[in-house]
Amino acid sequence: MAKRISLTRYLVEQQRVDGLIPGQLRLLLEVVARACKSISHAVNKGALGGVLGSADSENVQGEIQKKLDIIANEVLIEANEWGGHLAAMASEEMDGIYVVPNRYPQGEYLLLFDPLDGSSNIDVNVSIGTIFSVLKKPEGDRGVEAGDFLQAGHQQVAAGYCVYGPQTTLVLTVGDGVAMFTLDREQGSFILTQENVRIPEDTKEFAINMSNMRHWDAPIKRYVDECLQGVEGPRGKNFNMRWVASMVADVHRILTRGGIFMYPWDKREPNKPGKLRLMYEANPMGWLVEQAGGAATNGKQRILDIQPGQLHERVSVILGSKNEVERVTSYHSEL
Ligand code: AHM
Ligand code: MG
Repeated sequence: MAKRISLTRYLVEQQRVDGLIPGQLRLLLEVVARACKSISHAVNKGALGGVLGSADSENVQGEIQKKLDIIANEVLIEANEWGGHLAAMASEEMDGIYVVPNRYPQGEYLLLFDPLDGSSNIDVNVSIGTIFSVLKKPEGDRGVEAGDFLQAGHQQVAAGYCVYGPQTTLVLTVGDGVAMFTLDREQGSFILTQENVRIPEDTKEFAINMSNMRHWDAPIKRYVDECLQGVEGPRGKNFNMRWVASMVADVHRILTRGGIFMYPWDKREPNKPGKLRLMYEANPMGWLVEQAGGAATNGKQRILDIQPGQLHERVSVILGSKNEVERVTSYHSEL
């Protein structure tokens, strides 16, 4: 029988062999995985668990919260606050940071998450997920503060997501490639199902919300228009299009078979750099994609090099197969 490697064993071996995962970080990743398992159960129950529908509240971004957004946020906080591995957490669903209460020991890491990405898909039974990013708390004896989170994406020490789809899959990087773990529901554990994930450099598949076309900037219009022209156009090949409207699911497809994902700045809200959030959506996804040989930019610069100015900062996102991302980025510099 093929050897089954659990997430726990994978992390222990990474810790032992490469020294990439210090003890506290290993605990943190195990706790996040446990929380994802619990969220997965809640998602699976759906209407039977009374978890569908809106919660009659808004988050800091002015978006209506779904019951599951709030449940997932609480699950992640409750799972992570007592273990002694974290100093503080930040979430799409909380205005400010959540400092680990005094009654628990404080650890050296900072955890950021989008507890339930793809909220518009919750009630229609389409894949959704949890995205997370881990940073180190800056050195020093003073207490943790919101400014400590404002680190560029290349300073992440771990990042990943868990997609709740036909299977529940946890995808992880600690800076040594990308590994995927599938939840074995009978055993209750995540089992390694793919290592050294690689994104093909070329692709014939793009993902963008086409209904926003009239609001896009010229470089995005040009790129998509060239794809749509197919074999008769300058690209000389036909393109396929997919848009799940859950970044986790779209990125998971790209990590699995390649493609390019774009959520660019557009004229609907010209003062915002984009829809997606830098620190707990674009940074972790950008790092995963880079670790799998892909690229991630905002059209002008590498996502991971952007210095955040605010916790809930938004960003334009172009990520996936390297040659396509470079093409879109080059169209921006030709302006
Ligand atoms: P959310 O975090 O509130 O769920 O929003 C983020 C989601 C992404 O998962 C997805 O790529 C995008 O919003 C879809 O947006 P749209 O509905 O505009 O196509
Ligand atoms: Mg999201």
